[in-house]
Amino acid sequence: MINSKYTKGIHAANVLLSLRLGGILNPNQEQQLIQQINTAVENKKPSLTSGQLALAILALGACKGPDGISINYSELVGDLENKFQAEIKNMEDHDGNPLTNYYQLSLDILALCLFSGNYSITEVTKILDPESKNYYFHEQFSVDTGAMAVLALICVKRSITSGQNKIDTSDLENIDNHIESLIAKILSQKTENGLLGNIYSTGEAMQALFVSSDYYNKSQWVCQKTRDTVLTEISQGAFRMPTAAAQILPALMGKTYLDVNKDSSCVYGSGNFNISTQDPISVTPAVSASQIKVNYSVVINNAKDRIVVSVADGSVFLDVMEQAQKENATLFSFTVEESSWGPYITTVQGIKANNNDRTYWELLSNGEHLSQGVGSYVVHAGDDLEVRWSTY
Ligand code: CBY
Repeated sequence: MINSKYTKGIHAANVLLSLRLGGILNPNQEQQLIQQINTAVENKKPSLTSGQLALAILALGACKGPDGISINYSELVGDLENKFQAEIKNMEDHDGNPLTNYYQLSLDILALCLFSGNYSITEVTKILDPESKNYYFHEQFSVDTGAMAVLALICVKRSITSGQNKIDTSDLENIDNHIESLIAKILSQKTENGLLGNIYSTGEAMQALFVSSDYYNKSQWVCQKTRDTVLTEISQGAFRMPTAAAQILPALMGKTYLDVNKDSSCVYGSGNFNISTQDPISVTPAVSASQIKVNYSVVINNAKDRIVVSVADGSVFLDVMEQAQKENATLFSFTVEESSWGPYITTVQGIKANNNDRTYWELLSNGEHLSQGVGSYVVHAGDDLEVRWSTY
Protein backbone atom coordinates (compact mmCIF):
# COMPACT_ATOMS: atom_id res chain seq x y z
CA MET A 1 0.00 0.00 0.00
CA ILE A 2 2.79 2.41 0.89
CA ASN A 3 5.06 1.82 -2.08
CA SER A 4 2.54 1.43 -4.87
CA LYS A 5 2.51 3.87 -7.74
CA TYR A 6 -1.26 4.16 -7.35
CA THR A 7 -1.17 5.60 -3.85
CA LYS A 8 -0.19 9.06 -4.95
CA GLY A 9 -1.69 12.36 -3.87
CA ILE A 10 -5.28 12.26 -2.71
CA HIS A 11 -5.49 8.53 -3.50
CA ALA A 12 -3.28 7.95 -0.46
CA ALA A 13 -6.17 8.93 1.85
CA ASN A 14 -7.74 5.49 1.76
CA VAL A 15 -4.38 3.94 2.59
CA LEU A 16 -3.59 6.29 5.48
CA LEU A 17 -7.05 5.80 6.98
CA SER A 18 -6.75 2.04 6.78
CA LEU A 19 -3.19 1.77 8.13
CA ARG A 20 -3.95 4.18 10.98
CA LEU A 21 -7.02 2.20 11.99
CA GLY A 22 -4.90 -0.94 11.83
CA GLY A 23 -2.13 0.68 13.92
CA ILE A 24 0.63 -0.81 11.78
CA LEU A 25 2.52 2.21 10.40
CA ASN A 26 5.65 3.65 11.92
CA PRO A 27 5.60 7.42 12.54
CA ASN A 28 7.91 8.03 9.59
CA GLN A 29 5.70 6.29 7.08
CA GLU A 30 2.69 8.03 8.56
CA GLN A 31 4.32 11.42 8.14
CA GLN A 32 5.01 10.78 4.45
CA LEU A 33 1.42 9.84 3.75
CA ILE A 34 0.10 12.85 5.69
CA GLN A 35 2.41 15.07 3.66
CA GLN A 36 1.11 13.70 0.35
CA ILE A 37 -2.50 14.19 1.35
CA ASN A 38 -1.94 17.67 2.75
CA THR A 39 -0.24 18.76 -0.46
CA ALA A 40 -3.00 17.29 -2.61
CA VAL A 41 -5.69 18.98 -0.52
CA GLU A 42 -3.93 22.35 -0.60
CA ASN A 43 -3.20 22.29 -4.32
CA LYS A 44 -6.38 20.88 -5.69
CA LYS A 45 -9.10 21.56 -3.16
CA PRO A 46 -11.55 23.05 -5.68
CA SER A 47 -11.28 20.05 -7.99
CA LEU A 48 -11.53 17.35 -5.32
CA THR A 49 -14.82 15.49 -5.29
CA SER A 50 -16.83 15.60 -2.06
CA GLY A 51 -15.94 12.01 -1.20
CA GLN A 52 -12.24 12.57 -1.80
CA LEU A 53 -12.28 15.47 0.64
CA ALA A 54 -14.31 13.45 3.14
CA LEU A 55 -11.80 10.59 2.96
CA ALA A 56 -8.92 13.05 3.44
CA ILE A 57 -10.58 14.43 6.58
CA LEU A 58 -11.21 10.93 7.93
CA ALA A 59 -7.60 9.92 7.23
CA LEU A 60 -5.94 13.07 8.59
CA GLY A 61 -8.14 13.03 11.68
CA ALA A 62 -8.21 9.28 12.24
CA CYS A 63 -6.20 9.70 15.43
CA LYS A 64 -3.97 12.17 17.26
CA GLY A 65 -0.34 11.99 16.08
CA PRO A 66 2.69 12.10 18.40
CA ASP A 67 3.77 15.66 17.69
CA GLY A 68 0.40 16.99 18.73
CA ILE A 69 0.23 19.09 15.56
CA SER A 70 -3.42 19.69 15.08
CA ILE A 71 -4.74 20.01 11.58
CA ASN A 72 -7.16 22.82 10.87
CA TYR A 73 -10.21 20.60 10.58
CA SER A 74 -12.74 23.37 10.79
CA GLU A 75 -11.63 24.84 7.48
CA LEU A 76 -11.67 21.45 5.74
CA VAL A 77 -15.00 20.57 7.31
CA GLY A 78 -16.42 23.90 6.08
CA ASP A 79 -15.27 23.05 2.55
CA LEU A 80 -16.87 19.65 2.85
CA GLU A 81 -20.17 21.23 3.94
CA ASN A 82 -20.10 23.26 0.71
CA LYS A 83 -19.26 20.28 -1.48
CA PHE A 84 -22.05 18.30 0.18
CA GLN A 85 -24.53 21.11 -0.51
CA ALA A 86 -23.40 21.13 -4.16
CA GLU A 87 -24.20 17.41 -4.37
CA ILE A 88 -27.71 18.08 -3.06
CA LYS A 89 -28.18 21.01 -5.44
CA ASN A 90 -27.17 18.80 -8.36
CA MET A 91 -29.75 16.21 -7.27
CA GLU A 92 -32.44 18.91 -7.32
CA ASP A 93 -31.40 20.11 -10.78
CA HIS A 94 -30.70 16.76 -12.42
CA ASP A 95 -33.48 14.33 -11.68
CA GLY A 96 -32.06 13.14 -8.35
CA ASN A 97 -28.55 12.45 -9.68
CA PRO A 98 -25.74 13.69 -7.43
CA LEU A 99 -22.48 15.13 -8.82
CA THR A 100 -20.75 11.91 -7.80
CA ASN A 101 -22.67 9.03 -6.23
CA TYR A 102 -24.22 7.80 -2.98
CA TYR A 103 -21.01 6.09 -1.88
CA GLN A 104 -19.39 9.53 -1.75
CA LEU A 105 -22.44 11.24 -0.22
CA SER A 106 -22.31 8.64 2.55
CA LEU A 107 -18.59 9.35 3.09
CA ASP A 108 -19.50 13.06 3.28
CA ILE A 109 -22.16 12.47 5.92
CA LEU A 110 -19.83 10.19 7.88
CA ALA A 111 -17.06 12.81 7.94
CA LEU A 112 -19.46 15.65 8.80
CA CYS A 113 -20.93 13.52 11.58
CA LEU A 114 -17.55 12.50 13.07
CA PHE A 115 -15.99 15.98 12.77
CA SER A 116 -18.92 18.06 14.05
CA GLY A 117 -19.86 19.53 10.68
CA ASN A 118 -23.24 21.02 9.93
CA TYR A 119 -25.87 18.91 8.22
CA SER A 120 -29.59 18.49 8.58
CA ILE A 121 -30.58 15.14 10.07
CA THR A 122 -33.96 15.33 8.35
CA GLU A 123 -32.32 15.99 4.99
CA VAL A 124 -29.76 13.21 5.42
CA THR A 125 -32.54 10.80 6.38
CA LYS A 126 -34.44 11.75 3.24
CA ILE A 127 -31.38 11.33 0.99
CA LEU A 128 -30.32 7.93 2.33
CA ASP A 129 -33.77 6.39 1.86
CA PRO A 130 -33.10 2.76 0.83
CA GLU A 131 -35.62 3.13 -2.01
CA SER A 132 -33.43 5.68 -3.81
CA LYS A 133 -32.31 4.65 -7.31
CA ASN A 134 -28.80 5.79 -6.36
CA TYR A 135 -28.18 2.54 -4.44
CA TYR A 136 -28.54 0.64 -7.70
CA PHE A 137 -26.40 0.18 -10.80
CA HIS A 138 -28.20 -1.67 -13.62
CA GLU A 139 -30.94 -2.53 -11.08
CA GLN A 140 -28.35 -4.37 -8.98
CA PHE A 141 -28.01 -3.23 -5.35
CA SER A 142 -24.51 -1.83 -4.77
CA VAL A 143 -23.24 -3.41 -1.56
CA ASP A 144 -20.33 -0.95 -1.36
CA THR A 145 -22.79 1.95 -1.44
CA GLY A 146 -25.24 0.39 1.02
CA ALA A 147 -22.44 -0.41 3.46
CA MET A 148 -21.12 3.14 3.45
CA ALA A 149 -24.66 4.46 3.97
CA VAL A 150 -25.10 2.17 6.99
CA LEU A 151 -21.87 3.49 8.54
CA ALA A 152 -23.09 7.06 8.00
CA LEU A 153 -26.56 6.35 9.42
CA ILE A 154 -25.17 4.59 12.51
CA CYS A 155 -22.94 7.60 13.15
CA VAL A 156 -25.90 9.99 12.85
CA LYS A 157 -27.99 7.75 15.09
CA ARG A 158 -25.27 7.63 17.76
CA SER A 159 -24.97 11.42 17.66
CA ILE A 160 -28.71 11.70 18.32
CA THR A 161 -28.86 9.15 21.12
CA SER A 162 -25.75 10.54 22.81
CA GLY A 163 -27.54 13.87 22.97
CA GLN A 164 -25.14 15.78 20.68
CA ASN A 165 -28.00 16.47 18.36
CA LYS A 166 -31.59 17.48 19.04
CA ILE A 167 -33.93 14.53 19.07
CA ASP A 168 -36.75 14.30 16.63
CA THR A 169 -38.45 10.96 17.17
CA SER A 170 -39.66 10.62 13.61
CA ASP A 171 -36.11 11.10 12.26
CA LEU A 172 -34.81 8.48 14.66
CA GLU A 173 -37.51 6.07 13.60
CA ASN A 174 -36.75 6.64 9.92
CA ILE A 175 -33.03 6.13 10.52
CA ASP A 176 -33.74 2.84 12.29
CA ASN A 177 -35.91 1.67 9.40
CA HIS A 178 -33.31 2.69 6.82
CA ILE A 179 -30.54 0.80 8.61
CA GLU A 180 -32.69 -2.28 8.96
CA SER A 181 -33.65 -2.25 5.29
CA LEU A 182 -30.10 -1.58 4.03
CA ILE A 183 -28.72 -4.41 6.18
CA ALA A 184 -31.35 -6.76 4.76
CA LYS A 185 -30.33 -5.74 1.23
CA ILE A 186 -26.63 -6.28 2.02
CA LEU A 187 -27.34 -9.72 3.53
CA SER A 188 -29.44 -10.64 0.49
CA GLN A 189 -26.25 -10.26 -1.59
CA LYS A 190 -24.41 -12.89 0.47
CA THR A 191 -22.85 -15.55 -1.74
CA GLU A 192 -22.42 -19.24 -0.97
CA ASN A 193 -18.83 -18.77 0.14
CA GLY A 194 -19.75 -15.91 2.45
CA LEU A 195 -18.83 -12.88 0.35
CA LEU A 196 -21.08 -9.84 0.58
CA GLY A 197 -21.66 -8.57 -2.96
CA ASN A 198 -18.31 -9.33 -4.56
CA ILE A 199 -14.81 -9.65 -3.14
CA TYR A 200 -14.21 -5.87 -3.34
CA SER A 201 -17.36 -4.83 -1.47
CA THR A 202 -16.97 -7.43 1.29
CA GLY A 203 -14.63 -5.43 3.56
CA GLU A 204 -16.93 -2.46 3.81
CA ALA A 205 -20.00 -4.65 4.16
CA MET A 206 -18.26 -6.39 7.11
CA GLN A 207 -17.73 -2.98 8.73
CA ALA A 208 -21.43 -2.19 8.29
CA LEU A 209 -22.39 -5.53 9.84
CA PHE A 210 -19.99 -5.03 12.79
CA VAL A 211 -21.72 -1.83 13.86
CA SER A 212 -25.30 -2.90 13.23
CA SER A 213 -25.63 -6.22 15.07
CA ASP A 214 -28.92 -4.97 16.60
CA TYR A 215 -30.48 -5.11 13.15
CA TYR A 216 -30.02 -8.76 12.19
CA ASN A 217 -29.94 -12.20 13.77
CA LYS A 218 -26.70 -13.97 14.57
CA SER A 219 -27.74 -16.84 12.32
CA GLN A 220 -27.94 -14.53 9.29
CA TRP A 221 -24.22 -13.91 9.05
CA VAL A 222 -21.26 -16.14 9.92
CA CYS A 223 -18.37 -13.70 10.04
CA GLN A 224 -15.76 -16.45 10.13
CA LYS A 225 -16.85 -17.91 6.81
CA THR A 226 -16.63 -14.51 5.15
CA ARG A 227 -13.21 -13.90 6.67
CA ASP A 228 -11.87 -17.30 5.57
CA THR A 229 -12.89 -16.68 1.96
CA VAL A 230 -11.29 -13.23 2.04
CA LEU A 231 -8.04 -14.68 3.42
CA THR A 232 -7.97 -17.28 0.65
CA GLU A 233 -8.50 -14.58 -1.98
CA ILE A 234 -5.71 -12.48 -0.45
CA SER A 235 -3.25 -15.33 -0.83
CA GLN A 236 -4.28 -15.59 -4.48
CA GLY A 237 -3.47 -11.93 -5.13
CA ALA A 238 -6.98 -10.44 -5.35
CA PHE A 239 -5.92 -7.50 -3.17
CA ARG A 240 -2.78 -6.43 -5.01
CA MET A 241 -4.32 -3.04 -5.75
CA PRO A 242 -3.51 -0.79 -2.78
CA THR A 243 -7.05 0.58 -2.60
CA ALA A 244 -8.44 -2.95 -2.53
CA ALA A 245 -6.04 -3.78 0.31
CA ALA A 246 -6.90 -0.55 2.13
CA GLN A 247 -10.61 -1.31 1.98
CA ILE A 248 -10.32 -4.86 3.34
CA LEU A 249 -7.76 -4.32 6.12
CA PRO A 250 -9.89 -2.52 8.76
CA ALA A 251 -12.50 -5.29 8.74
CA LEU A 252 -9.83 -7.98 9.11
CA MET A 253 -8.53 -6.14 12.17
CA GLY A 254 -12.02 -5.77 13.61
CA LYS A 255 -12.07 -2.02 12.96
CA THR A 256 -14.55 0.27 11.25
CA TYR A 257 -14.51 3.84 9.96
CA LEU A 258 -16.56 4.73 13.05
CA ASP A 259 -13.39 4.13 15.10
CA VAL A 260 -12.01 7.35 13.65
CA ASN A 261 -11.42 9.65 16.62
CA LYS A 262 -9.29 12.77 16.37
CA ASP A 263 -8.81 12.84 20.14
CA SER A 264 -7.47 9.35 20.68
CA SER A 265 -3.74 8.77 20.33
CA CYS A 266 -2.45 6.93 17.28
CA VAL A 267 -1.18 3.38 17.71
CA TYR A 268 2.10 2.53 15.98
CA GLY A 269 3.71 -0.65 14.75
CA SER A 270 7.20 -1.35 13.49
CA GLY A 271 6.05 -0.60 9.95
CA ASN A 272 7.34 -4.01 8.95
CA PHE A 273 4.00 -5.70 8.95
CA ASN A 274 4.76 -9.35 8.55
CA ILE A 275 3.00 -10.73 5.54
CA SER A 276 2.88 -14.48 5.50
CA THR A 277 1.81 -14.88 1.89
CA GLN A 278 4.34 -15.01 -0.92
CA ASP A 279 5.35 -11.80 -2.69
CA PRO A 280 2.85 -10.85 -5.34
CA ILE A 281 3.84 -12.13 -8.76
CA SER A 282 4.28 -9.32 -11.27
CA VAL A 283 1.38 -9.24 -13.71
CA THR A 284 3.34 -8.79 -16.93
CA PRO A 285 6.11 -11.36 -17.26
CA ALA A 286 9.49 -9.69 -17.77
CA VAL A 287 10.96 -12.15 -20.24
CA SER A 288 9.72 -12.24 -23.84
CA ALA A 289 6.14 -13.30 -23.30
CA SER A 290 4.31 -15.13 -26.02
CA GLN A 291 1.63 -13.23 -27.90
CA ILE A 292 -2.09 -13.96 -27.56
CA LYS A 293 -5.01 -12.86 -29.74
CA VAL A 294 -8.15 -11.30 -28.29
CA ASN A 295 -11.29 -9.75 -29.78
CA TYR A 296 -12.04 -6.20 -28.83
CA SER A 297 -15.14 -4.16 -29.63
CA VAL A 298 -16.63 -0.77 -28.92
CA VAL A 299 -20.40 -1.00 -28.67
CA ILE A 300 -22.65 2.04 -28.96
CA ASN A 301 -26.35 1.17 -28.95
CA ASN A 302 -26.67 -1.31 -31.81
CA ALA A 303 -23.43 -0.44 -33.57
CA LYS A 304 -20.37 -2.56 -32.94
CA ASP A 305 -16.81 -1.82 -34.09
CA ARG A 306 -14.69 -4.91 -33.81
CA ILE A 307 -10.99 -5.70 -34.12
CA VAL A 308 -8.71 -8.62 -33.34
CA VAL A 309 -5.53 -7.55 -31.60
CA SER A 310 -2.40 -9.34 -30.56
CA VAL A 311 -0.93 -8.57 -27.13
CA ALA A 312 1.66 -10.12 -24.84
CA ASP A 313 0.41 -12.92 -22.62
CA GLY A 314 -0.35 -11.43 -19.19
CA SER A 315 -1.57 -8.11 -20.62
CA VAL A 316 -4.42 -6.19 -19.02
CA PHE A 317 -7.56 -4.76 -20.66
CA LEU A 318 -5.88 -1.35 -21.02
CA ASP A 319 -3.05 -2.87 -23.11
CA VAL A 320 -5.65 -4.23 -25.52
CA MET A 321 -7.32 -0.83 -25.80
CA GLU A 322 -3.98 0.84 -26.47
CA GLN A 323 -3.09 -1.67 -29.17
CA ALA A 324 -6.49 -1.21 -30.84
CA GLN A 325 -6.08 2.57 -30.70
CA LYS A 326 -2.66 2.25 -32.36
CA GLU A 327 -4.16 0.23 -35.19
CA ASN A 328 -7.23 2.43 -35.73
CA ALA A 329 -7.30 5.74 -33.91
CA THR A 330 -10.67 6.80 -35.34
CA LEU A 331 -12.65 3.87 -34.05
CA PHE A 332 -10.67 3.00 -30.93
CA SER A 333 -9.48 6.31 -29.45
CA PHE A 334 -10.14 6.70 -25.72
CA THR A 335 -9.14 8.73 -22.66
CA VAL A 336 -8.61 7.69 -19.04
CA GLU A 337 -8.56 9.39 -15.67
CA GLU A 338 -6.60 8.10 -12.67
CA SER A 339 -8.89 6.92 -9.89
CA SER A 340 -7.86 5.33 -6.62
CA TRP A 341 -8.65 1.97 -8.27
CA GLY A 342 -6.37 2.67 -11.24
CA PRO A 343 -7.31 3.99 -14.70
CA TYR A 344 -10.98 4.74 -15.34
CA ILE A 345 -12.25 5.09 -18.94
CA THR A 346 -13.89 8.49 -19.44
CA THR A 347 -14.33 8.76 -23.22
CA VAL A 348 -14.28 6.40 -26.20
CA GLN A 349 -14.56 7.80 -29.75
CA GLY A 350 -14.84 11.16 -28.01
CA ILE A 351 -18.11 10.20 -26.27
CA LYS A 352 -17.95 11.21 -22.62
CA ALA A 353 -19.48 9.50 -19.57
CA ASN A 354 -21.80 11.81 -17.62
CA ASN A 355 -23.16 11.34 -14.09
CA ASN A 356 -26.11 13.64 -14.79
CA ASP A 357 -27.54 11.12 -17.22
CA ARG A 358 -26.03 8.08 -15.48
CA THR A 359 -23.97 7.12 -18.53
CA TYR A 360 -20.59 5.36 -18.46
CA TRP A 361 -18.33 3.05 -20.44
CA GLU A 362 -19.00 -0.45 -19.17
CA LEU A 363 -16.37 -3.20 -19.39
CA LEU A 364 -17.34 -6.73 -20.34
CA SER A 365 -15.55 -9.93 -21.15
CA ASN A 366 -17.42 -12.70 -22.97
CA GLY A 367 -20.65 -10.85 -22.27
CA GLU A 368 -20.04 -10.67 -18.51
CA HIS A 369 -19.81 -7.41 -16.55
CA LEU A 370 -16.27 -7.22 -15.11
CA SER A 371 -15.57 -6.64 -11.43
CA GLN A 372 -12.14 -5.14 -12.13
CA GLY A 373 -11.01 -2.05 -13.99
CA VAL A 374 -8.96 -1.76 -17.21
CA GLY A 375 -5.68 -1.55 -15.33
CA SER A 376 -6.12 -4.80 -13.40
CA TYR A 377 -8.20 -7.20 -15.49
CA VAL A 378 -5.76 -9.69 -17.08
CA VAL A 379 -7.01 -10.86 -20.47
CA HIS A 380 -6.96 -14.43 -21.80
CA ALA A 381 -6.42 -15.73 -25.34
CA GLY A 382 -9.67 -15.66 -27.31
CA ASP A 383 -11.47 -13.31 -24.88
CA ASP A 384 -14.31 -11.26 -26.32
CA LEU A 385 -13.60 -7.90 -24.73
CA GLU A 386 -16.08 -5.07 -24.98
CA VAL A 387 -16.47 -1.47 -23.89
CA ARG A 388 -20.15 -0.64 -24.05
CA TRP A 389 -21.87 2.74 -23.85
CA SER A 390 -24.25 2.05 -20.94
CA THR A 391 -26.67 3.62 -18.51
CA TYR A 392 -26.42 2.59 -14.89
N1 CBY B 1 -15.34 6.03 -4.62
C1 CBY B 1 -16.30 6.13 -5.59
O1 CBY B 1 -16.86 7.18 -5.84
C2 CBY B 1 -16.70 4.87 -6.31
C3 CBY B 1 -17.88 4.19 -5.62
C4 CBY B 1 -18.24 2.84 -6.21
C5 CBY B 1 -19.53 2.30 -5.58
C6 CBY B 1 -17.02 1.87 -6.01
C7 CBY B 1 -17.17 0.88 -7.20
C8 CBY B 1 -17.00 1.18 -4.64
C9 CBY B 1 -15.72 1.48 -3.85
N2 CBY B 1 -15.46 0.66 -2.87
O2 CBY B 1 -15.01 2.40 -4.09
C10 CBY B 1 -18.38 2.79 -7.76
N3 CBY B 1 -17.67 1.76 -8.23
C11 CBY B 1 -19.17 3.62 -8.56
C12 CBY B 1 -20.05 4.69 -7.94
C13 CBY B 1 -19.19 3.51 -9.97
C14 CBY B 1 -19.94 4.50 -10.89
C15 CBY B 1 -19.03 5.75 -11.07
C16 CBY B 1 -19.76 6.97 -11.62
C17 CBY B 1 -20.42 7.76 -10.52
N4 CBY B 1 -21.71 7.96 -10.59
O3 CBY B 1 -19.76 8.18 -9.60
C18 CBY B 1 -20.10 3.64 -12.16
C19 CBY B 1 -20.08 4.38 -13.48
C20 CBY B 1 -21.40 2.84 -12.07
C21 CBY B 1 -18.91 2.67 -12.00
N5 CBY B 1 -18.55 2.56 -10.69
C22 CBY B 1 -18.30 2.05 -13.06
C23 CBY B 1 -17.37 1.03 -12.92
C24 CBY B 1 -16.74 0.40 -14.14
C25 CBY B 1 -15.62 1.32 -14.66
C26 CBY B 1 -15.39 1.16 -16.15
C27 CBY B 1 -14.57 2.31 -16.72
N6 CBY B 1 -15.24 3.20 -17.43
O4 CBY B 1 -13.37 2.39 -16.56
C28 CBY B 1 -16.28 -0.98 -13.57
C29 CBY B 1 -14.92 -1.42 -14.11
C30 CBY B 1 -17.40 -2.01 -13.85
C31 CBY B 1 -17.52 -2.43 -15.31
N7 CBY B 1 -17.50 -3.74 -15.56
O5 CBY B 1 -17.65 -1.65 -16.20
C32 CBY B 1 -16.29 -0.69 -12.03
N8 CBY B 1 -16.96 0.48 -11.79
C33 CBY B 1 -15.77 -1.52 -11.03
C34 CBY B 1 -15.22 -2.89 -11.36
C35 CBY B 1 -15.73 -1.13 -9.66
C36 CBY B 1 -15.07 -1.97 -8.57
C37 CBY B 1 -13.53 -1.94 -8.66
C38 CBY B 1 -12.91 -3.27 -8.25
C39 CBY B 1 -11.47 -3.41 -8.76
N9 CBY B 1 -10.79 -4.39 -8.24
O6 CBY B 1 -11.00 -2.69 -9.58
C40 CBY B 1 -15.71 -1.34 -7.26
C41 CBY B 1 -14.85 -1.47 -6.00
C42 CBY B 1 -15.93 0.15 -7.73
C43 CBY B 1 -14.68 1.02 -7.57
N10 CBY B 1 -16.22 -0.03 -9.17
CO1 CBY B 1 -17.33 1.23 -10.03
C44 CBY B 1 -17.07 -2.02 -7.04
C45 CBY B 1 -16.99 -3.52 -6.72
O7 CBY B 1 -16.81 -4.32 -7.60
N11 CBY B 1 -17.15 -3.91 -5.47
C46 CBY B 1 -14.96 7.11 -3.76
C47 CBY B 1 -13.71 7.88 -4.19
C48 CBY B 1 -13.35 8.95 -3.16
O8 CBY B 1 -12.65 7.00 -4.38
